Amino acid sequence: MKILLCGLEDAGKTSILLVLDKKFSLLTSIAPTIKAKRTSHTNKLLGISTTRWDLGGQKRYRKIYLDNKSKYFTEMQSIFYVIDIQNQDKFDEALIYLKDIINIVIDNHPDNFQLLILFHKYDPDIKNKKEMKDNILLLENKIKSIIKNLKYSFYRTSIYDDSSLLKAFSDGVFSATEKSKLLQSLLRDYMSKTYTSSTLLLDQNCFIIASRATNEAYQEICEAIAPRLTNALEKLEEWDIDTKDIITNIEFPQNSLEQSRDAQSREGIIFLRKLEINNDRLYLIALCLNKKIQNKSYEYLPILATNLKNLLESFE
Ligand SMILES: Nc1nc2c(ncn2[C@@H]2O[C@H](COP(=O)(O)OP(=O)(O)OP(=O)(O)O)[C@@H](O)[C@H]2O)c(=O)[nH]1
Ligand SMILES: [Mg+2]
Repeated sequence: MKILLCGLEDAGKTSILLVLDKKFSLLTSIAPTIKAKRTSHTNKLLGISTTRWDLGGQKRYRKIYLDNKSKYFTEMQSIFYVIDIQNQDKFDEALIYLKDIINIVIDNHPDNFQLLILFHKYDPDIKNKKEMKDNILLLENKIKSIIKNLKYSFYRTSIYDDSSLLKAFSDGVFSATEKSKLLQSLLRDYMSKTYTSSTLLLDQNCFIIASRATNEAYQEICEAIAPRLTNALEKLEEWDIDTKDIITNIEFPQNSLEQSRDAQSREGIIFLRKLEINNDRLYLIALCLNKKIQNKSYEYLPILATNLKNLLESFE
């Protein structure tokens, strides 16, 4: 599976890949990418190997890609287009390059092709600034007018928020695969038996390999906290403490979510459970809007684990 990372120079493409690969120590010595740099990434659990083309964004290189479209812009499953949201001076140039890419891709792309637009450097300490929000709104509107009928989605990402990158990468690489869809059907089955409102399945590196939710907000909540919960569990393991689960009691503010209007469903739990299947680790994260359901969610875990095991074995 081929995926492309495009965007102007200094947008943060190479940094994103380093964070996804957990090569944090290399972040400080990062240099501009010369032409295209290919690296591969294998998701052992799904048995999917991805070749990532990191297309250095300097002007002279951009011209090479656009002039050799049959080499660069063919057979890619998705394009991650990275825009530095902190660099307003470059927005126009970024939009021109995006438009050039759209014009190439529109005529020739695989069926499931996705364009993922990353408003990047949306760092935690500045993300609530009005200026940031205004910039994003402006860009979203401009992009919508040039996107034609490509399947696209917007993301707000930062290397200082790994969950934002894991989410975008999981969506762009795994979620459209047949294997992920099969896993999703197991989650759907689990949810209907246990009345959970959102479930995510993560691999050991916190990539989301399947997810289902009754409401988008519940899914976003689970996605945002997933790496923190697994991180807490892994920290405990450093002391040889075998942690089975992490459970948190939650209470939604009144009327904050559509489905939590009635007082009864305002309280709930979110839990993380680790599952060991064929020496591979997986994490299940679930949000239940009724504390009493917790037992039921746990009761069905062994059944889910067996189903997952059978399905994962069938992938091999
Ligand atoms: N504040 C902030 N800085 C970032 C973020 N991501 C990357 N950077 C910084 O942006 C600069 C450029 O990052 P690169 O990853 O080299 O950018 P690139 O898009 O690969 O650039 P080219 O290879 O020239 O196309 C570096 O100084 C990074 O530390 C982020 O999320 N927030
Ligand atoms: Mg680079």
